[in-house]
Amino acid sequence: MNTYLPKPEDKFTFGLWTVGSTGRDPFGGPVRDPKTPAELVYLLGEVGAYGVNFHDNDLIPIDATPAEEAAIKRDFRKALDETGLVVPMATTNLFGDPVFKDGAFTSNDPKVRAYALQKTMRAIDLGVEFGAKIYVFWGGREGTETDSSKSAVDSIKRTREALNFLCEYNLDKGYGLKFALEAKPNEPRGDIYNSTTGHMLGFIATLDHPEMVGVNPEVAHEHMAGLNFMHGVAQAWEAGKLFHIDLNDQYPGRYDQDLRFGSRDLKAAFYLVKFLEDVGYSGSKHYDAHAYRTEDYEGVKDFARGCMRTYLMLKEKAAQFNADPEIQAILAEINAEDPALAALFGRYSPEKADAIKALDLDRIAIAKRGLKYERLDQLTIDLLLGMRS
Ligand code: GCO
Ligand code: MN
Ligand code: MN
Repeated sequence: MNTYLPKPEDKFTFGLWTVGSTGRDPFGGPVRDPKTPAELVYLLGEVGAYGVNFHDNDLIPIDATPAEEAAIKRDFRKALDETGLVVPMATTNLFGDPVFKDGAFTSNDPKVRAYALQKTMRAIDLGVEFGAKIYVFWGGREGTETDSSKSAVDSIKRTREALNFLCEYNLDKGYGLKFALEAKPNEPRGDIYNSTTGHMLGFIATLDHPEMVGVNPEVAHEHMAGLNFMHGVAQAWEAGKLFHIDLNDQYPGRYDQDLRFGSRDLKAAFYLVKFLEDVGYSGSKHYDAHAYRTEDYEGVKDFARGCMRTYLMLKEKAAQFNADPEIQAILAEINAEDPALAALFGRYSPEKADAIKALDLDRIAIAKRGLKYERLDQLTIDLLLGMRS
């Protein structure tokens, strides 16, 4: 019997900031006592996660002394060794400190831009020290409340300049990191530049080392914008740019909720899992979410286990979908090719153009055909609700 328990090959990861969230929100203080990075590693080991990711300051507080830093690193390393957890990804906190109140790489103040580069290079060194292979960039403060304040074009140029610089740093040091850019439309800024995965993909093509840079799409961020997350992920995948993924859930049109994966839009989560499994995505599946503010640390474990369990149950549903004779028969029918037309598609030639222009295509007859998508969708619902075994 499938127990839906995580295995290392599932590559389920959590950020220190996710299970470590103390439940602070804009209206209230913490509801859980903070845990140290090492304690969080043991918690993640207990629930069966594969890896743990961090921002520089999740691990080392921004004002830590060298002695404190050394002690934290020692305890963290010991916890990793004892649990077998790995650190596949690291990132920089370029949003928490007041210095970043008007952005980091896009700040109008050159001192802030220099500090952002300095902090990122140090954070890259820290991530590499713990084995990170993917380095995420999320520009939470790279935006505006008033567009009187900054040039949107200069902001793009400044972001490009910073990333080009850091790609060279990565090369210079021989780190071999892959950079993954994470888009979000708003929150904490009123509006954030490069607001969707699609914007990011367009931007990456303008960099000096586009091959080094991909994306880290997040469910909640595209749902906040009312978009179909799986479509964005598919575009990134098809472009060879799906380097990492942030899984959670989110109701559109609300504050940034970071809900347990699959807890809001089960159907969207199903299509996402099915996509990732069908194409054979082999990167980390990172849960960038946190437990409800109602929970104690037992509830945090319930949250973390739930994220992974839902993924594994949906993975099984995806396999069932692919093996279901009735579903597959409809798919075969609606995807049937016409051998006579196949020769006319693809690369342009003047002969093909003439042949296509001369085709006798009866648009009224073609449009009369029903496509059975209602039946197909209901079969999908039946399958998800466990009515097709
Ligand atoms: C958010 C973001 C962040 C980033 C993290 C790693 O909405 O706050 O999703 O959690 O993923 O900073 O880059
Ligand atoms: Mn987020
Ligand atoms: Mn995220």
